[in-house]
Amino acid sequence: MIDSIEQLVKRALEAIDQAKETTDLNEIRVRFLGKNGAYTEILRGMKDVKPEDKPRLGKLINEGRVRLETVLAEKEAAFRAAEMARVLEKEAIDVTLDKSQPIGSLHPITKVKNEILDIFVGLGFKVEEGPEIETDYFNFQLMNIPKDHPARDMQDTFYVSENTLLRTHTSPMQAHVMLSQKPPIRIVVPGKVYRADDDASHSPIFNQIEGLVVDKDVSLAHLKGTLDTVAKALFNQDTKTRFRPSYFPFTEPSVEVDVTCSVCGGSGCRLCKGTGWIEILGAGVVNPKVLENCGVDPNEYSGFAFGLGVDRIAMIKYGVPDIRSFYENDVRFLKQYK
Ligand code: FA5
Repeated sequence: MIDSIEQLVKRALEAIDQAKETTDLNEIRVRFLGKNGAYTEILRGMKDVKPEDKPRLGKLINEGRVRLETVLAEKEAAFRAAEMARVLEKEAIDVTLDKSQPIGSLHPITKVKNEILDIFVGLGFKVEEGPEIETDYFNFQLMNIPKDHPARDMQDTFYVSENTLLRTHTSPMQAHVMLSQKPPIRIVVPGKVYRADDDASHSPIFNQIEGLVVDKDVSLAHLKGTLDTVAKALFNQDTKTRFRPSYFPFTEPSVEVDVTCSVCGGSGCRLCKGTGWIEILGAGVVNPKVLENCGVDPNEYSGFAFGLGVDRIAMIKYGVPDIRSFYENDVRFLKQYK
């Protein structure tokens, strides 16, 4: 019996040695160690062994089994490692290859938009987004611009149907947010807006960032401090802001905000049309009527809001004299802002 155990272990080790892949090892495992395998057969023969020989033979059988299982596991691990090495080599990526493929980059407007949002997020504002197709109710009426109000002429509108339109500004998002969130509110809303406008500084599609803060005791001074801080962070620390009285039905008082021209530093050039200042946004203290329309108690809360033209800021930052260059998708133009 001792001989047949040793023979069996020897045969199994030879088979393992000659195995070429994992399936061969599986087959060997079944053939020798499986339920009807040769090794199991030997175990069954133990019942005929004399009791005094049993401990010695049992030990021998056990050692043989452990040895076979160890060698099988080692060989299996070796096959797995070889397979992994083969896959890694086959799928290796040569990062130096394909230099001829053009590499894309963010559009200059997207870059400027992200930069502005980063500054506001740093000041504790939350970013919200909303629909580009709006109802007349949200775009105008909740913003205190009823039908036939002359202020509608300020924003030439693309209508989809009688009561549906392409939003002319991001301000309707003020209403969406106030109707769904309780103060304190501190949000910025980037997005595309549409107007029937078309010249060097007016595009029919352009980008705005709306800002809204609603809390107790919010005043024009908070608006001024916030926008001054943002302008300095966006352009440079020498940038000055100028607040001019203006009119928007949804703010009272209303202002338009100019920054010193970053090209000439305020001395006057082609971009700022010799004035030294460039208008970047409209703003004001939220009209109590708008707060009321949107379910916020104007006796308890006040707020400020602003709507900033991202394209105009991109024009100033990059010294681009015609807004339409951003929308012509001329790669030679876009490449400059990689
Ligand atoms: C508005 O759109 C107001 N909703 C802004 C606002 C929000 C005021 C909240 C008060 C409170 P206005 O029409 O001025 O305002 O547009 C705001 C900015 O968008 C302008 O300062 C300008 O930078 C930019 N802008 C306006 N029209 C165009 C256009 N056609 N092309 C490119 N930029 C434009």
